[in-house]
Amino acid sequence: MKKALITGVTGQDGSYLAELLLSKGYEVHGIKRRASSFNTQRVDHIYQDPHVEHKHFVLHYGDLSDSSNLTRILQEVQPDEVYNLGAQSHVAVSFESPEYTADVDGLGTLRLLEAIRLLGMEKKVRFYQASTSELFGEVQEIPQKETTPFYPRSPYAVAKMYAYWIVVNYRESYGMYACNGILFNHESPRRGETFVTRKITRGLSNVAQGLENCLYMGNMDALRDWGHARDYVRMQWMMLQQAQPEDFVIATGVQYSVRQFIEWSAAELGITLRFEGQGVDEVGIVAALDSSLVTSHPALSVGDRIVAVDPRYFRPCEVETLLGDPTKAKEKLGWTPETTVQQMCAEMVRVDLKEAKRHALLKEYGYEVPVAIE
Ligand code: NDP
Ligand code: GDR
Repeated sequence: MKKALITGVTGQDGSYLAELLLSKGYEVHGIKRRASSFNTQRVDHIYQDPHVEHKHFVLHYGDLSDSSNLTRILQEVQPDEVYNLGAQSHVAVSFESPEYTADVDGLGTLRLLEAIRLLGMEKKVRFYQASTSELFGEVQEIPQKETTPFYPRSPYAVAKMYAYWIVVNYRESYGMYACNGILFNHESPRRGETFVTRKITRGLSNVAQGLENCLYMGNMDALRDWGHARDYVRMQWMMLQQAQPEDFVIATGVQYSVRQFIEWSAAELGITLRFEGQGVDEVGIVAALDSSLVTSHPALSVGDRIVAVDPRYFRPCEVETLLGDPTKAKEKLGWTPETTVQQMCAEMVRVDLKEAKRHALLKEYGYEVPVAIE
């Protein structure tokens, strides 16, 4: 039985990857951070009671800022494959916590690689690094592929650039099987609530149920190449099954704007939106309501303003456009994404609407449950 160790197992990708590896018969170990309350919601459905013998899914406390625990866990687990998905992964937050982001996303990767080397496991372990399309930042070529020069535009991207090159360096210096997956944006109903797609599907579902009045957005002109996280973790595993370690771009090859994602999400809720105004004055107005679709709209009328811009969400440096070229992944690994961005958007709205309806029902019966909004 193969053993895998996943950092960031409690995150979006970590949870899908853990499911995938368990379905392939792996023994899966994950590193979770110590928090003052439970933080394992995304993996609770695969959690196994620690008192049961012969568990296939085991969680260990640890942190990428602490070499001592990384070394201890690696020594204890003796994994065949290590997936480094742990990170402070929010680009906007990285401007507020640049040093922490550099420490965890940049040096954290070095700590893990160095622990593998010092334990003499560098010829045995296969290492996957969660690299990112943010490395391309101010794009130098359209679409972006493995050979496109990097131009990072945030402390997050700069930290990830260090991680990218240290992985290449350990591969070249010590003959480690280590690869970078340069993944473009990927989303799902498990996406963190403050990333743009989930903020939209959750926010508009709340608006449709009368739990929020308006969705406040940053730069709606930003263009992204969005895929489904389930498809992308499949590729993370595939990259470690090759004869030789290589880096791959993972993307769909299609790009849309944030505004388009808002329109699709609204349409899934039976709301036709009309955008008016420019820049910070741009608003999204309800142009029509179709109650035969997913839900009725007790809280909405035609003419309501339900989307507006709040400059608070603008970034000091923006990545305006990203579009990936996944040709290498398709040709060498036979990988193609199975879910389109529109299907993914529909799935996300379905899940968020269900939750919003639950909150609305509780409210109707006098149980007010606060809805967290960023
Ligand atoms: P998430 O933000 O959902 O998950 C990040 C994970 O890292 C969480 O489990 C988090 O723990 C953990 N983590 C945060 N800080 C630390 C730390 N100091 N030590 C150990 N673990 C830590 O990200 P995704 O699942 O979306 O992404 C996975 C990886 O892929 C990240 O490295 C991200 O930067 C990268 N990436 C993501 C893309 C995307 O579009 N999703 C695209 C390209 C790259 P906790 O749950 O406690 O917060
Ligand atoms: P990104 O994802 O920065 O690409 O990083 P995010 O969803 O945060 O932003 C995408 C684009 O949408 C614009 N935007 C907003 N973003 C957020 N979060 N909130 C808003 O209100 C908002 N309004 C507009 C942003 O400015 C941006 O242009 C993600 C993360 O998962 C990284 O870890 C990963 O490396 C990259 O994707 C690939």
